[in-house]
Amino acid sequence: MLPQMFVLSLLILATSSADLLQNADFESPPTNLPKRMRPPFLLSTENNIFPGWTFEGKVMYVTADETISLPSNGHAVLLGEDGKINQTFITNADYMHYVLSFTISPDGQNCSAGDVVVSAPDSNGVFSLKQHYGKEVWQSYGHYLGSWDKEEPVNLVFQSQTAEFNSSPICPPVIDKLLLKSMPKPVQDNENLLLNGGFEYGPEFLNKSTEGILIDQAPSPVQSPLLEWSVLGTVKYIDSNHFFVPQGKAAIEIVSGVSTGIQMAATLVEGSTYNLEYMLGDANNSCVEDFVVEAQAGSTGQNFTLPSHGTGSAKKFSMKFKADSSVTPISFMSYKKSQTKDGVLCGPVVDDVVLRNHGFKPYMQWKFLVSLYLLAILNVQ
Ligand SMILES: *[C@@H]1O[C@H](CO)[C@@H](O)[C@H](O)[C@H]1NC(C)=O
Ligand SMILES: *[C@@H]1O[C@H](CO)[C@@H](O)[C@H](O)[C@H]1NC(C)=O
Ligand SMILES: *[C@@H]1O[C@H](CO)[C@@H](O)[C@H](O)[C@H]1NC(C)=O
Ligand SMILES: *[C@@H]1O[C@H](CO)[C@@H](O)[C@H](O)[C@H]1NC(C)=O
Ligand SMILES: *[C@@H]1O[C@H](CO)[C@@H](O)[C@H](O)[C@H]1NC(C)=O
Ligand SMILES: [Ca+2]
Repeated sequence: MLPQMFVLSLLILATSSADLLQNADFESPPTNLPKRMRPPFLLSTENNIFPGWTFEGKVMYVTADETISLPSNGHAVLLGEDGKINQTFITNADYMHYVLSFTISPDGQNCSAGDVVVSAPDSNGVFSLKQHYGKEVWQSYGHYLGSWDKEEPVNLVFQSQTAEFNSSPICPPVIDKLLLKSMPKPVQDNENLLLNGGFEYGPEFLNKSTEGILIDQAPSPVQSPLLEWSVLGTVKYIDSNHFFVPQGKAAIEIVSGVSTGIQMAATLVEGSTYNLEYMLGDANNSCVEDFVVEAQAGSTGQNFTLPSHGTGSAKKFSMKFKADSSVTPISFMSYKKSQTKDGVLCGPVVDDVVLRNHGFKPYMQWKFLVSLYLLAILNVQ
């Protein structure tokens, strides 16, 4: 039981850092807003102070209405021509990974939002509003900001990339609902050689949103909002409050279709045989399809099929392989585009990826670890 308690106590460290950011939902209005005028309000550096934020260029304070739809019908910030806002937060713990969730909406009904650049001292991401990835007009994204020690100032900047909004298909982006999460490096438990195989370390979910969080292409597993995994194409990070999730509180839905998935690099013993196990399922989001997921470990690959009725189900699959090298890439890919009847992109759910030495017996390993622990205690005394 000891290792389990250890893992649990470390998991508790993976806390949301919502209060690191001030006015992260933009509900504290700028000062000196005109009393009897309806929003949107154009902010000016001479007249307005925006709690928590510095702004530059064309920035407007907006309210959800017929043209702007927001996750919780409150207020948000529109980034017009050269519009930019920034805030500096101070990191609060040693060596933590910081991952941001935020939403983008278009300022209008029949247009798509212009690009938003999100930057921090060591990272930079460009986001455009993706259509058909959810039922809402807005969309939430997850973004890796960086890893820092305690008490470092981090300047977080949101910037509109479009210099002019004269053509109607592209309208200014509106951003809202920033959620900052700090996480330690995932811990290895003795039953799984992979870190974050259950996908519990990822961007924060919006409380009430049924939309999940989109994760765009993240080529490097060390700069990914899904800790330890790189992302190819676009995947959706889904929560157990709003989707069917095979294990724990979160899983990955491979949504973008052609050559999309996740990959990680496992450090293995060359020539040894391993067993890769995972759950394949559907998110209970009306995605009716014969899902095919290709699991690949080094040069060993296999396609697994799961017929989905879209009502929430999962099945465990496994694959045996021999490590061809000490660093073995392990991936789960989907090559097919699937859609619900309403035209929302959807796909197979992958969760609970477990890698073990072939022939490994968890019980024996436990006993071994406990006796090691006891030995250590005896040695200390
Ligand atoms: C915004 O960034 C500028 C530097 O570009 C900095 O001087 C300013 O303090 C930042 N504002 C906040 C609120 O962190
Ligand atoms: C958006 O498009 C719909 C149909 O395509 C149209 O009925 C509506 O008037 C348009 N709205 C605006 C604000 O242009
Ligand atoms: C989630 O919702 C509850 C109740 O509506 C609220 O008290 C809490 O602050 C919310 N948490 C976040 C992170 O938004
Ligand atoms: C799995 O299926 C895809 C698409 O049909 C194919 O390209 C790929 O080679 C298959 N992978 C394996 C390991 O058979
Ligand atoms: C799927 O969602 C429906 C509600 O939309 C719920 O009643 C049902 O229990 C869910 N199924 C699973 C397997 O979670
Ligand atoms: Ca999980």
